[in-house]
Amino acid sequence: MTTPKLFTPTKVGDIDVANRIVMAPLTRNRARPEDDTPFELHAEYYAQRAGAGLIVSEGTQISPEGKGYAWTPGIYSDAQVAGWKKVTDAVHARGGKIFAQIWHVGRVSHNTLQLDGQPPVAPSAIAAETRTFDGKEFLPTSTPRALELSEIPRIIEDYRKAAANADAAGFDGVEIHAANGYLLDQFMRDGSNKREDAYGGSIENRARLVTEVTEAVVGVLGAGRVGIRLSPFANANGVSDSNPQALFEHVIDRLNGFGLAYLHMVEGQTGGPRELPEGASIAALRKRFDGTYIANNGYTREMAIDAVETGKADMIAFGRPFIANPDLVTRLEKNAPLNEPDKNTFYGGGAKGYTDYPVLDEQVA
Ligand code: 8OZ
Repeated sequence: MTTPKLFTPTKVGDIDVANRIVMAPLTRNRARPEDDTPFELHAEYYAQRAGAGLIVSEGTQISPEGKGYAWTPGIYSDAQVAGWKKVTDAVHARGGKIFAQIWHVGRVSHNTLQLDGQPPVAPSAIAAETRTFDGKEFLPTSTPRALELSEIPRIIEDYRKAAANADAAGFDGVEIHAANGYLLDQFMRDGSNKREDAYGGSIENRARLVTEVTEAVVGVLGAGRVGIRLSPFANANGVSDSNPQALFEHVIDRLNGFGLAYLHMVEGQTGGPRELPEGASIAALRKRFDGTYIANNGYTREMAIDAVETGKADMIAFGRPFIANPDLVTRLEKNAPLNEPDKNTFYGGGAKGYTDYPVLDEQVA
């Protein structure tokens, strides 16, 4: 029997990877509370998962303003860069590859998580219909203030610095988080973007920020070290659009101009059903993108093998299975049983439910 393509090496952008399995970005809320810095515990967690062809880090905020939840790590301070260096060194020591997912939450935040209790920022002053966690309780997200046109260059500069910091921290590349109802997704969609300037209105204008951010990040790292994540048909964190198919066709056309390492797509509702709205086509978007396509959302072993074998996807990203199975690639290769993740330890806490899931050998022994 020949090895399924899923388990064979390939190249994604400039990066050689050992297989076509990606560890999806997973928010775990375990950064040091005083300065949002990752540390040895994170190095151990990611190193345990270095069997993935490519790891995409949890979302890491590009600025204090880009933070939306308690205990998520940042990538704007020297201490955070030093913390991430421990992570990338540990992953590389195990032969793995790791991209930093760079993140600005936009309106998905709360005043108490912002500097001086300021409101979060967004394309328009419309609250997200969602909740966040401030370290004590779940709260409805705050009503944001609309970014001034004059502030947009500063936001782009924060992304650029985050990319430079990711490079300094030893990451193999970055993934721009443009999915799941966060800042870049808020700008793209007409439910959250009611601006009347060059960043709102037409699809072209709504796609402007993500395009300019991509340009800035590519300017730092080169396109072969930059990927992007989109969730075109998800309503995560309360986003909506009147015509997501047309919107994301345009976004993909713009992205094609850069020659990015990959497009990482959440197919369907993030962490939920894979069903698409009437008239929506993931296949059409995938076909439109000229480059490596990473598919995500609820893939089983069989679906993943089939998608890569038939060319529906180049690589498959697994999220929750990686929480509970540090050696997920080995388990999938052997068709071995998987550990079930414990939801109670997804967000916050320490080693429990983070670095203490057993690998297959330990379980057999
Ligand atoms: C779960 C909890 C908090 C944040 C995303 C960064 O959905 C997240 C996230 C997921 O992309």
